Amino acid sequence: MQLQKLILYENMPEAIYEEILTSEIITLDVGEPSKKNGVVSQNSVWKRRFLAAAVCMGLLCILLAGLTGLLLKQKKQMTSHNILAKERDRLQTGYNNITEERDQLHKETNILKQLLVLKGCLSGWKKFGCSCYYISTEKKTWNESREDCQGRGADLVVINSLEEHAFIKALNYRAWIGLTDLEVKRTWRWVDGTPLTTSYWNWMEPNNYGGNEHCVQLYLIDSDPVKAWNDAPCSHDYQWICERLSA
Ligand SMILES: [Ca+2]
Ligand SMILES: [Ca+2]
Repeated sequence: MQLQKLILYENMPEAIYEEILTSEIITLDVGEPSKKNGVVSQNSVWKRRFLAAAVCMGLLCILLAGLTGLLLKQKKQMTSHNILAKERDRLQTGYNNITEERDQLHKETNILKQLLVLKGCLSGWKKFGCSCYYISTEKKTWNESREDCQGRGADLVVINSLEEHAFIKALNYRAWIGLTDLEVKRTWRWVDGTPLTTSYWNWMEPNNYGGNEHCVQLYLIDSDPVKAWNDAPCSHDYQWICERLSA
């Protein structure tokens, strides 16, 4: 086809050939395919860029939504934490108030007890001289008996005079008194630390029967008006007598 076209062009007059050539050039300029493809390719690039930008925007929106949700969740947790903190503070304040009221009640109770002591002896206690005496209804060992007295603000009775001894003896109980040789064997000592100077042992006492009698009890088996003491095993259970100053 191109060869035939060239032969045809050789036989044409020069003016017609130039016209055809001009026409071919115009045709070539108008229908240039490479330029057309370049426009299509540029459009595709823009489309891809737009698509990428849209995807990025979408991802940013998702990320923003996630961050917003996280912030809302943190805010909710902070709110819950603040509510709990306020409740804790309220409970702490209530506890402090109750503690203050309890301490105040203790003080008032102690004042009332002191007033009772000033007026005499507590209910259930017997008064003699400057002391009040409590006689138990239960039976316990010597050590347990002493602990009970100490819990009552007293101690096992210490007999300081013949008059006090007569008063105790007249109570007519088989009961522990505050005399022992637990610290130094055969050295009798009162619970207030004073040594025994005047004693009121029964006949043949203290005999340390069985080698295990280290605590003293009232034991009214003797017709003697004064004698009334017996050493006995501290682990045995007897009633006991407490003594505390009345005022
Ligand atoms: Ca006494
Ligand atoms: Ca004895």
